[in-house]
Amino acid sequence: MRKTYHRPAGIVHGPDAGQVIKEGRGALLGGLPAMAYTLVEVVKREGAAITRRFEPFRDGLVPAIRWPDDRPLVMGIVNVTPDSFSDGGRNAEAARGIANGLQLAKEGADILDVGGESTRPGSDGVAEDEELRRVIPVIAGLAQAGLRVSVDTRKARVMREALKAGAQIVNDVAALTYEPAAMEAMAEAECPVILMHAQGDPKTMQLSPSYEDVALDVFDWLEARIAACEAAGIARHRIIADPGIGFGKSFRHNLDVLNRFTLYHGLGVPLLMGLSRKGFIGALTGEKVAGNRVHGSVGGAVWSALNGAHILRVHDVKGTVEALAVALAAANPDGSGL
Ligand code: 8Y4
Repeated sequence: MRKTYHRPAGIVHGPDAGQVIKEGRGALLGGLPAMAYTLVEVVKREGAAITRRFEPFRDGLVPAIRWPDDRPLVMGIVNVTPDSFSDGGRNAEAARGIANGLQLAKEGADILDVGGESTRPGSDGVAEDEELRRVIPVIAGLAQAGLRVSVDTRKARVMREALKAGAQIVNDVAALTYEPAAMEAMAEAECPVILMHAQGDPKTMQLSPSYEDVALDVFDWLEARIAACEAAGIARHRIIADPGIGFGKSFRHNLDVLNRFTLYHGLGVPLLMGLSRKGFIGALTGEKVAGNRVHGSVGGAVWSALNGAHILRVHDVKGTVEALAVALAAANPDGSGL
């Protein structure tokens, strides 16, 4: 089977973006203000044979999408997993999660991603009841404070209960494949859902990840998941896609996905990038302690933003927000939309 992909390239920012669009030489990238692409890499794949060439931008090659915000949103990570250093019980655990979320909101997080199941490489799942006991009080507390909350879960019942408790977005690292009920739960809901790519499950995914072409294979997989969701009754405008850095990907796979990130604009939905503190950041910087990978992570977030990511999932909200303030102001000095 022969398939053609169009990867936006030749990105220009700010006043340049307005100018190239006016001249008919470019189009808005991902509906973000003041970012335009002027080239497309046309990638043709037939079996194992792949050819690539650049062409000037043409209308209609890459779907246009609407993004209501004038910048990428920052999603702050709120982990509600047991802390081996403190054992003050359930209430203390919830209070810690809520305090953590409030602090991230103060630092400028637009969304708080609350998760109670570790999906790090090699980790075991957590029982549904335990996951609910962890996340629901934290979601309720943050939602009651007027904050926008996403729930990081693969399970249908956790999705439903989280939405009842005030969550407004579902973030699923299994892209609604963990159980059929997850797809049904989201078809009945009306909120946005983040579909993340993974190869294999968290327990075994890093053992021997393998792709023909990682960037294209991830594209095909996300495209198929978006189609499956639409067929199940989840409107396209509710879907956000994420290539899933670190989920069944080698160091080189992660770099290739980042390098070709603009390919995913071809999916026609907003894009999320999550690379905060992950192993490949440590591999690039030499920092072995995940909690000390802030500067490398911020660098990756800025790269993602300048390539049109719509949402950045990060631990270090303050650093990310400050770095974006500088990078986005340099890209677009008068802050104008187009
Ligand atoms: C150190 C720090 C080592 C963090 C590993 C990790 C994503 C996600 C995760 C992502 C979306 C993680 C829940 C893995 N990553 N959701 N969740 N996208 N949408 N690992 O990339 O942070 S958990």
